[in-house]
Amino acid sequence: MPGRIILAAGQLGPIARADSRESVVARLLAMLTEAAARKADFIVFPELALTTFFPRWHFTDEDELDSFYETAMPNPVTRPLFEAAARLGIGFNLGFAELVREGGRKRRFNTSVAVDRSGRIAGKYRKVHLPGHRNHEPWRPFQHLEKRYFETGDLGFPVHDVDGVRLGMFICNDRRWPETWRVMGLKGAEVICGGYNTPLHNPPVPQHDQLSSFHHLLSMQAGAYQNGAFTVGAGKAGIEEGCMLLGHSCIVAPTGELAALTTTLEDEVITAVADFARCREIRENIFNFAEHREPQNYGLIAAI
Ligand code: CDT
Repeated sequence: MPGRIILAAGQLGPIARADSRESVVARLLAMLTEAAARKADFIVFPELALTTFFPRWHFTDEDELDSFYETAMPNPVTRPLFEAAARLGIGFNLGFAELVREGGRKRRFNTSVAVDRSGRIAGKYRKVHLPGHRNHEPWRPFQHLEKRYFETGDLGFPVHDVDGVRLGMFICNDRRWPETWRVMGLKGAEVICGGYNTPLHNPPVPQHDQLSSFHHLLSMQAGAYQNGAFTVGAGKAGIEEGCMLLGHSCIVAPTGELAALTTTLEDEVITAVADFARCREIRENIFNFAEHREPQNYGLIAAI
């Protein structure tokens, strides 16, 4: 187990609906290469990183909807990323829309994989907390149809060994829920990471728009501190198809302190050292689960 590694976040600027996956993979490759040049060991990419954030539209044509999903990972378009990871010795987290055929039906998930420095998939996660709505709501300036286009993830919140690091993943809305972090914290995660697409405008509660960055950083910093883990969030940022998306991709230390923050709304790489002694510092002294948790009082949290 390494004592310290260098973590990176690779924020993406907007992806237009007409952009090809090949062009997006070229941008991801450029960031992976830059992170490796900065001696990073692992880079986190955004949620649904290969296409525009398609749940903002209501599709009636199933073939058109299907065109946003991957049926294999890696596949011919994404394989260069996996090969570059192996060549440069850097792992990555990649979010994508996953379509699987099971029992004669299509199943759709909002998925991410953790790839190790040999280019092998070491872990997979399917988004649990799906925000938005199920049916077309024409009053909105743009849709948020994740509940229509994805099933609730069926893998729980796994924590994987990725090159000797205990690593768990969240996807976007998951980061707002303390349960997400705590389950992975209880499994001993040292790094909890994921991507997001967060519109600055939330039509049902526009009074929260000005709080978008605050709520994001509050969640990322609380998740880190309360579980003694490094957290990394990588966003898709800037004006994408007329919709402004939050930047502020970040790396947070287990003390809750911001270790790195993007300052643009474009493709941008940030890095920070992750010294795992800082995880132990919190877990042995403040959130010592074995010593101080009182789960007999927490039953309601997991009750249905
Ligand atoms: N992609 C994603 O999960 N976005 C949500 C938007 C919430 S408003 C419907 C988020 O939590 O950032």
